[in-house]
Amino acid sequence: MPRYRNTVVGKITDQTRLKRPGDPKRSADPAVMEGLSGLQERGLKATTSYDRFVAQQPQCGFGLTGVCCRICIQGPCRLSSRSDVHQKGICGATEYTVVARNLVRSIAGGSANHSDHGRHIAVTLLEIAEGKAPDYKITDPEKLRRVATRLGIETEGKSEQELAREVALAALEDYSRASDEPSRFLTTTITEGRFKKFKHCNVLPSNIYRSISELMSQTVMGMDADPVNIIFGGIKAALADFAGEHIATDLADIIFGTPRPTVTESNLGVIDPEYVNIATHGHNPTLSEMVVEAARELEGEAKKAGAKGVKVVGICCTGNELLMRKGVALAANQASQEVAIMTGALDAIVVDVQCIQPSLRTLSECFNTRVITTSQIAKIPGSYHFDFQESKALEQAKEMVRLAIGAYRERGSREVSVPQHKQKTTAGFSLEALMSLFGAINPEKPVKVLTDAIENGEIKGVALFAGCNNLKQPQDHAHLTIIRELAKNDVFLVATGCSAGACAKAGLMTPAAVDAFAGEGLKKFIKRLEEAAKPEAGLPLVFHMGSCVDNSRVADLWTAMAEEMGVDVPRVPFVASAPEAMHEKAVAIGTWAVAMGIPVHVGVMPPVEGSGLVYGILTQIAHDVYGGHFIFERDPEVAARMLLDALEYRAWKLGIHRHAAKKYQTSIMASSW
Ligand code: MSK
Repeated sequence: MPRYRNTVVGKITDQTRLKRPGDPKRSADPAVMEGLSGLQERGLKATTSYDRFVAQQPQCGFGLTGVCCRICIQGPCRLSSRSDVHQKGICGATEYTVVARNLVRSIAGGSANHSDHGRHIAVTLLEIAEGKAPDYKITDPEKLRRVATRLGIETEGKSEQELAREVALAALEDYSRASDEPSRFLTTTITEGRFKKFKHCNVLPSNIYRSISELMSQTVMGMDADPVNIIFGGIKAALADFAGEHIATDLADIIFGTPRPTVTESNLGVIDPEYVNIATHGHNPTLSEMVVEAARELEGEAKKAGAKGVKVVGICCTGNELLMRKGVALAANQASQEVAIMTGALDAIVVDVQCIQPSLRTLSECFNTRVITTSQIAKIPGSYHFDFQESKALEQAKEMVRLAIGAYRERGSREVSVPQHKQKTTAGFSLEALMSLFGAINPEKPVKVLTDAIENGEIKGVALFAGCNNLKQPQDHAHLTIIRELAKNDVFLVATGCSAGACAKAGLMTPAAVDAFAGEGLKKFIKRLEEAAKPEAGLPLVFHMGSCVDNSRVADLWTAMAEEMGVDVPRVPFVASAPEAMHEKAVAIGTWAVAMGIPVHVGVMPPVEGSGLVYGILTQIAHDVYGGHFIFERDPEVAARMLLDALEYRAWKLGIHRHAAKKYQTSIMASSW
């Protein structure tokens, strides 16, 4: 049996790949369950994703296992995924070529999405510097200087405007470089060990866009047939995705402010029928920040229309961006975006880019919600569309708010049904905020507070929870189950994206959750931080680090830990999990996290089972080369055990190496794992 078949790590349990179609338990979120049943009780015929998921069953087995090739129009070619049948496509492509190509093309999609977002923010920063975006300003000049210094830009004697221009141009150069010099937003944010590894493996991206287009070229008919080479091309594009995410996070912090701890509320109960309610949905804060400002300025008009004011709430990652920086309440994560409209109390939903279901428009017909699209590349037929321009951002945002006020007037006494579920949420933990928290104990070396707690066994390590909802699982269930299990076992928890949304809605971002779910070691650690830093609202069980692009903040955390511990990232007791991964962006993030040296759990089976070779590369060989690997496991309880095993193994090995280094008076080996 080839070694990659001997899957001690990454072994899949025998559970079926799909939850039972029609399973009445569609969500772990009581607000969603109430919203869905309310629809039937009101006799409304509207359908939701939950219904359409059932209608799509059974899904095609070729597609589910990744062996359907639609790359040329002689196809589709459908290959057998049975290891004893060696079928080939019309061109002769084998199953491992087809599965690898399909997989990396989703990395290209995700990377294009994140990088486009980053480029948009870089252009906004350039426009601010050149005086072409008067409604925006530089809110965090200190971060501007820190980012400039990191990029090697001379800061001495330069104005904010000059520096902003140079930082924006450095970011845009990462999208346009003609030479092979590697991306600066990548190379200035990783360990030396990772830089050498990526250079050695020839996966250092230079120009973000070129990495994506090269990958598309590499995978067309008649190009690369070597699955390892194809996957390495995918890793290069995934690292380009990381650079794009880092640009998005850094530059958004400079423009809108670096998040600091804030207290707000989460779940559908934050929608208040007595207000004009506007949901902002998508990912890019350049629009939503203006909607918040416009809503504040138009309070008077809303009151004249009979409302108590204007309430902006968030959905998905635009929601996370506003929650982190402005304390705006979060109404829903990805799978419950439709349920927010079904409350009947949402007067407008303003969307920018990514994760926006086209179904919102049809559903809005039943509830008179204005669906407002704003991106030239994300339109929905029948919606209101604004060609959003930074040069007239506030003026356009005001027009959007006025549309919502108009819808509120029409709402009159029409019946609304808002599920009364909401939870207090303490969020806003950027890396800077976490470091200032740890700095209350050790101002010289803040991250040492975390690494010492791991090395002395108080906590087992750190786990990132990221990613989406995927209706192959009941919404939020896997996120919450694994998180509670890891908390009980003393793992320090950080979250981003819709996983953070799941935690916020379930009340896991509160001090009360520490008392309810943390093991003794974790509780002691968090209480020690609380006593030293004295945060007004206390500290939560799960630390919200932001939106999808803010996974770059989490990577900065494991890089800081590695540097403090004197090892490379694959030696750090740090794991990641995307229990309900759905989007191509999640595939890109998971891939760069593995390449950085992190064990990454995915709770739904991606379409890779059609090739034992590709499956082996992802779950075993990746570990040999990069130190990280994928763990595919659908059962949340088994997954929690596997993540704990990975943390315990790393902590144990680190202890052995520390002991040996002390005994023989050598430095700890930095790069082996
Ligand atoms: S919004 S990519 S469903 S996390 Fe970032 Fe949520 Fe996944 Fe979209």
